[in-house]
Amino acid sequence: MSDTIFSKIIRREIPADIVYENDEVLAFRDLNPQAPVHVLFIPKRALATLNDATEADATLLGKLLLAAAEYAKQQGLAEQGYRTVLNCNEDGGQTVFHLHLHLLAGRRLHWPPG
Ligand code: DGP
Repeated sequence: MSDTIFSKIIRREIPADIVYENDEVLAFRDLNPQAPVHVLFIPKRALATLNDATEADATLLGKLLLAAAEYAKQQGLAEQGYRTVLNCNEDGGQTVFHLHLHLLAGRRLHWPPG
C-alpha cells in the first residue's frame, strides 16, 4: 500500500501526541477530536482498509482492540465506557488509508451514529 500520514507518524517523521505503544501497535491523539478522549490505534504493519485483512491479520486485529481496552482501563475510562470504531472506505467515512481503530470516550456518545 502507498505511504500515508500514519506511516510518517510511525517513523516519527511528523509529530503526534503518542499515548500508547507496544511492539505491533501505536496510538496517538486524533488531530480532530470528536470526544474529550479521541485516540487512534494503528498497526505498525500497515493495512489500507479492513477489506485488505486476511486470516493472517486476525491476531493483529485482535491486538488493536486489546490495546484500546488496555489504554481505556489505564486511563480510568473503562467503567464509565467508551466506543471503538473502525471506518472502512467512502461510505464508512475512512479518510486515511492505513487501518485504524478510533477510541472515543469522555462524554455520552449517541447511538445510532449519523
Ligand atoms: P477516518 O475518518 O476513520 O479515516 O479517521 C482518520 C482520522 O485521522 C481523523 O479523525 C483525523 C485523523 N488525522 C488525520 N490526519 C492526522 C494527523 O496528521 N495527525 C493526527 N494525530 N490525526 C490525524
